[in-house]
Amino acid sequence: MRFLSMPLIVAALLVGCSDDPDPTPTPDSGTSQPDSGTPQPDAGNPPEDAGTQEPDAGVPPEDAGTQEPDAGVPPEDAGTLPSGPPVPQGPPNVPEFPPAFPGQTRAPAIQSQTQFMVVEVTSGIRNPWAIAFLPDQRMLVTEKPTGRLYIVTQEGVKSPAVTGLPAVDGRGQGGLLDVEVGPDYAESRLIYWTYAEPRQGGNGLAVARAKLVDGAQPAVENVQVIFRMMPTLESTLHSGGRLVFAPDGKLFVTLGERSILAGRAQAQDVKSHFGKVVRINPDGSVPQDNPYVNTPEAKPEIWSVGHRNILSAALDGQGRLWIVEMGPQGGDELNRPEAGKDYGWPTIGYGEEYSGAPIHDSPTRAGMEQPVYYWDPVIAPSGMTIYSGTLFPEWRNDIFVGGLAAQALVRLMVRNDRVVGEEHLLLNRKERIREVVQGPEGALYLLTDATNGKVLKVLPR
Ligand SMILES: [Ca+2]
Repeated sequence: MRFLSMPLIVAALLVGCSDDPDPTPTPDSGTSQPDSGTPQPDAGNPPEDAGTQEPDAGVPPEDAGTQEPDAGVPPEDAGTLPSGPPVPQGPPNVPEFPPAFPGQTRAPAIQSQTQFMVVEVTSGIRNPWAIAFLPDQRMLVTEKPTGRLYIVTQEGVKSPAVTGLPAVDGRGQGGLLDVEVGPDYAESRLIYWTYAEPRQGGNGLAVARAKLVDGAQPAVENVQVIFRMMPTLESTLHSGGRLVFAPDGKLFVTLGERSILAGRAQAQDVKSHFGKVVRINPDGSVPQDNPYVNTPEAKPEIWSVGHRNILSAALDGQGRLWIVEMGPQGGDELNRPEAGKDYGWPTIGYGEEYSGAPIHDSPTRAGMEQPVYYWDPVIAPSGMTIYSGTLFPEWRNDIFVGGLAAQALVRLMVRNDRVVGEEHLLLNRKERIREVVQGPEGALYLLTDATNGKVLKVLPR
């Protein structure tokens, strides 16, 4: 059943979308129903399932050494990489697809030794989506469905909504999404944000920047739209929308493929922005070293292709971009997008439709990149940071990802660009984690995805 011809794949895609023009196929619906249909990560998982995806068989000899610790591993870790069963979770949705290399999924479960506490900074923000820090440690916080932007102090005092932002299409997964403080903010006062822009004939993700005018009634001035995802399409799903400034000042923008078939089919098409990571200058112009600037008809902003919906993105200690893609059922992916490479969606992947229908005839293909790691069942990832602070020495260089369906802060230990351990933190809170950001002092700041959304701070105890 898994090995379909291409016409059958297209037929399956059509069937999957024909009955509902506006499906919500991922657990990342904009509605906040923390308890409905969300898999309990530790429920119903018989112990005998714990090792079912241990990828011992058929490992190519050239992969045999991939989990050796590199030179940067602290001495206490050398030779003692995690081993044992993975994080408790349900059985895989697509057991027919084995991982391409050892450790590509279900890495050994790890447990933080550091004691920490969670402080509630504030609440009452409706489905907040992103945090960015001003130089004085106040936070810009976006409110997704309403399009409002707030400034929140460390004491939890929320400003009136910042005035002057353009209207958003707040339906579904649209609205006001990410926000970043410009690298030159001290001089320019420029902030950058992403939003679902209402347009003639539909909507599309846009990136705007403006000067922030601080004060009792904050405002933005001189709003400039510096990027518009094209084409315009009527969909309330899969906009992507994370912003990451690279160390060289270039701006990465992560984009989704709109979920509906008309959009999904464009994820590997360089004439469309759908399902891409793009890279622009802060004024929206195109860097001339982008990979498709000389390809006829290609969108010159494109950095990498073949993505589904990217709601998690962050830089590592070397300044390299990492992302986590919201996958189909059983197919969330960690990738490290490089210029001009194809990450496979919708041709290859490890998941299936939420209806259970197959999507791919294989999880691998020559010329398409394998994910560094994948989750089956999914965590529904949103928000990401790679820890570089001093408050949690144990967590340095670990990847943190918010889990919506997982209702967890997901921690990945990485060695040699491979995941060697996984931990799900904050499970007792049973909250959908939308955003994770490292604060200036090295604490982790989180947003919960709920009608009464919270700003949380994770500190050593
Ligand atoms: Ca992929």
